[in-house]
Amino acid sequence: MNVRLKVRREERVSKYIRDRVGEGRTLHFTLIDPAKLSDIDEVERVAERLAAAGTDCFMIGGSLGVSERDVDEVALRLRKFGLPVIAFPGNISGISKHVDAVLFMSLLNSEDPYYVIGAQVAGAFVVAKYGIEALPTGYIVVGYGGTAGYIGRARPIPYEKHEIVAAYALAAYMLGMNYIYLEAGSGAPQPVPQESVKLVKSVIPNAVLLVGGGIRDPNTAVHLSQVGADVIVTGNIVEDNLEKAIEIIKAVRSIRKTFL
Ligand code: 1GP
Repeated sequence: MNVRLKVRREERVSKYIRDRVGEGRTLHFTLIDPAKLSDIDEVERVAERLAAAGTDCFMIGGSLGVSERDVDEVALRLRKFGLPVIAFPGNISGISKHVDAVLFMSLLNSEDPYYVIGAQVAGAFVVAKYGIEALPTGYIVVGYGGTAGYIGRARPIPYEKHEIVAAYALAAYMLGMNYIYLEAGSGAPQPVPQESVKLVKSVIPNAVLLVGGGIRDPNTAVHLSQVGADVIVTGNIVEDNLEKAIEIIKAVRSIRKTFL
């Protein structure tokens, strides 16, 4: 194989995230799913408002119908806002040379080895060839799971089984994954329970803990942050109710955690 490898693991984007978390801030990531966009020009108008409100990063991805060209197109539009653009791939087609980093994820509770390690093997050289920073991420699907859970053949962890969520997160961290993403599924009727977030944070306080799926209002985002979420991810709400998305961002931005 003739590839010039530039393996980048946890560099600039990681520093950007960790510096902010270290200041006691909770970050907000806006997820854009190219397959859900009706008009690419609309992305820029919406992104401008979200960036002005204070979202910290843009993530691009989805579980169904996302090609590399789609991610390229959206990434190129989002780059002008000066925020990190991160790929959130549902498959190897979700990688783009125009993103700053990729959540290099293993869907840990998938029953299909492809989503645990197969897609990562298939895509690793591509990420290295493009010189994209890889953020090693344990992706854990809880409860509803949505399209990500269905396509990824996850065996979602029941909402009330917080200790199973924590065991997955701890195992991932012990395997070297410094980012843990608790996913209820896009459009989930309820987000990941606060108890799960709290327990995960208590066992792996140094991991960056992302929480997403079904977060639709500022209170939910603030409560999840208060129990340990370092990053709140919202996707659907941007399309469903942009003003509400902006309220969530402002609420998340106003949080300062104190460390005793
Ligand atoms: C999905 O966690 C994200 O991967 C965001 O979910 O679309 O429900 O905000 P929502």
